[in-house]
Amino acid sequence: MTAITYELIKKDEATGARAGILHTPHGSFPTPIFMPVGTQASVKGVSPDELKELGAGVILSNTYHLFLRPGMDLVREAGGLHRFMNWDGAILTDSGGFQVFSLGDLRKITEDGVTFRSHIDGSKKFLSPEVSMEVQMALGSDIVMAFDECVPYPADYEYAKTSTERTTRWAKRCKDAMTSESQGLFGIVQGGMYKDLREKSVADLVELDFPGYAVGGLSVGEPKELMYEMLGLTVHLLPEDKPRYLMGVGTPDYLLEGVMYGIDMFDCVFPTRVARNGMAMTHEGRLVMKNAAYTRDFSVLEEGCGCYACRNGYTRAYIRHLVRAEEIFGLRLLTLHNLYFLQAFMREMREAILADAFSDFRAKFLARYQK
Ligand code: PRF
Ligand code: ZN
Repeated sequence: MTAITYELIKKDEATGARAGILHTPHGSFPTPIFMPVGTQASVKGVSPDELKELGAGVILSNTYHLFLRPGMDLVREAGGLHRFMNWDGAILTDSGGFQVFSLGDLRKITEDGVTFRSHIDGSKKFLSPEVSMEVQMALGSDIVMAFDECVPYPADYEYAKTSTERTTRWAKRCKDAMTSESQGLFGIVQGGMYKDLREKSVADLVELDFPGYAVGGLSVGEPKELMYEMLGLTVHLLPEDKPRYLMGVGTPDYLLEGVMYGIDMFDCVFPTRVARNGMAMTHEGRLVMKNAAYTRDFSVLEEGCGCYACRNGYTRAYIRHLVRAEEIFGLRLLTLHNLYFLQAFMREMREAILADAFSDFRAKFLARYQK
């Protein structure tokens, strides 16, 4: 038995969209699912009770950040990440690969791993497949991600090939280093924007047999059409009986397309980040709360929304005032609303899949949604 199993409930034959259930040591969750991001062991501004209440079952946290601060020994001493942050739902931790590679010139890659300077105090640090697994075991996350390099965009063929082959070798090393039976390790597909490299990456990872697979290296600045092309050809090769996770994607239009291609899991800082920039997500698109149009708008953020803010009648006019006055509560209300919105949106998609109405749902959503 592996710690993580996926139950396929229904596949929409017309599109490939799937409804399923993801079983983890910290609960079972309906998929497709969106995971709020709690980079530093906290989803910014939101308590675990509030996360539960708005429907989140699994959250994402980051090896890179927790490794640098407060460090794995402290989290281990606290009894693991669940206890440390008082969250009893599931946790997925990203491996640190993506964050380290975002550091640009501050890092050096070798076959062994990556040497980099901490963004906090400038001290020299080292991450590798083995170190990443050690940290993620100390954290005790339910889903552990393999240590990969996200091929940047654009990248020439030779770079993408060398990097992707190394990521595959690293995946094998992660598998060997992961000795916890209560955690499930996911492989991450790379390959840049090259069809043959993506195909090879999938084939090699599937050979290693992970309990789940992530599609990495997408939504890194490439044109939308190219992303969908790469996503389509990658997902198509992944085993049907394992969960698929599209990393770092979370705007409603991308979630809709990701689900259509057969993705089950997503994460993104988008809903929480735009909330802190004073924006509300709705089925019509984003509302910029500072706009004068909302000065005397005494309606809620979105009619029919069940979030804390809308359910309790907080008005656009009030939230606009809070945002302009830089009151923390305004950003909190927007964060709670946006996270609820995405949980509800995933639920709507799942229900449409179960009712054989996904294509119809998609057409209706796109007709209404303004980017
Ligand atoms: N690899 C890892 N984390 C990620 C990505 C990746 O490729 C992406 C790319 N969109 C987001 N987060 N490990
Ligand atoms: Zn709301």
